[in-house]
Amino acid sequence: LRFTTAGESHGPALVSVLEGMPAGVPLLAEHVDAELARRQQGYGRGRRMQIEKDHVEFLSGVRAGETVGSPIAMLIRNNDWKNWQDVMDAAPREGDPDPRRRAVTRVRPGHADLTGVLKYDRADARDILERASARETTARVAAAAICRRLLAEFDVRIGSHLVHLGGIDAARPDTLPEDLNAAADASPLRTLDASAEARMITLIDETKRAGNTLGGICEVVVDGLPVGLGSHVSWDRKLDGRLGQAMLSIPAVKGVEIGLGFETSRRTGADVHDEIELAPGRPLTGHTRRRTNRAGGLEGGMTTGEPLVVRVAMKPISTLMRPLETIDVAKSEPASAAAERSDVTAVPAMGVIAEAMAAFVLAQAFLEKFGGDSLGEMRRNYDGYLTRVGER
Ligand code: EPS
Repeated sequence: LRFTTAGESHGPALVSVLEGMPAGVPLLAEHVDAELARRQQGYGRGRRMQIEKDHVEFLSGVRAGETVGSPIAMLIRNNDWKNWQDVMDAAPREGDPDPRRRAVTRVRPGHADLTGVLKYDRADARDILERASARETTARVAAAAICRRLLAEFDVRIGSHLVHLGGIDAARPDTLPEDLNAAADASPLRTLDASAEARMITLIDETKRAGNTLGGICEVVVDGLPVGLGSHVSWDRKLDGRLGQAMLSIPAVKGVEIGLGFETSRRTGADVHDEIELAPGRPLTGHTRRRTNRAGGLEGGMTTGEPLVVRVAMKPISTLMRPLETIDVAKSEPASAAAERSDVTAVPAMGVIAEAMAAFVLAQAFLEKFGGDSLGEMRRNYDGYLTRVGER
């Protein structure tokens, strides 16, 4: 299973191609649109999210509400394109005295702007920032919505919630709600702690007035995974490593923790490892379970059958309305960084994107373990495996 995306933030559209999905997975555009809408939510977003209402058009790979096994190509149009056609036109603008309108030369600290123009030999950082923009994550969420549909056939549920924003922790309930996303999506910040949420909203308002931005942490939780996805045998098959790569590829993500994460290094072994006990009749793990889940559902690069828990940290957005000092690459002189409009924070959306990256990695691992060309073939492999595990 693999996917690729294309598209600039203010170009005509985003494109996503997902290849390797088995035939027979029930799939409607509404399934994808629901995830795209979740990604657009969150207090602290800027005006761009009022312009866009993301909607997928299937170009291939889906027929009569089912995948057919061929590559699934998807198109998501940018509504903002109509305001940027002259800037983003693919054709050269003959006779135009300003062929590259709205060139960005005051490169933003923390963004890809400066390194990108040096590396790609560009005079206009727009050639870099259009693709470095987190708008691209729309196309990831589209591909992953299909991965989620596949995983849902095996009762795998993926959710997330915001646990930290700009210095404010949200309390994490000992028992998470049965439907984590229903609870989190009801909150404008996707957090389960109403009192922390009120303080976070005040902080976002203050930060906006100051022309500044905020980062934070989301926790992704996946229930219903069978024991044994991933593998201990080779570095590149270890699921923790694959999840880490996927999460760190999200724009502005700077840290990933699995289970107790960094906290494990401060404790002794007795307070880190999860004791094992017999628990007859658990379909996903046979007759075993862990007394605790400090490992976050992964041991030796494989799922244990306990919930997968991954925390993902995002830095503050690098476009500041009160700009930082930088240089103008056209004039080679000091300048204030470019700023047109920006989100104050996009941490709630990042949680949805982290769910998406988890969905892709887990669907890939599912297909490696139970692979087949059709959902029926996969299900036979899955049922056969669970039967054997259940006998142990
Ligand atoms: C982004 C800047 C803003 C965000 C955008 C990511 O867009 P604009 O430059 O059009 O104001 O709204 O996020 C999205 C468009 C999105 O779909 O998430 C950036 O520079 O990364």
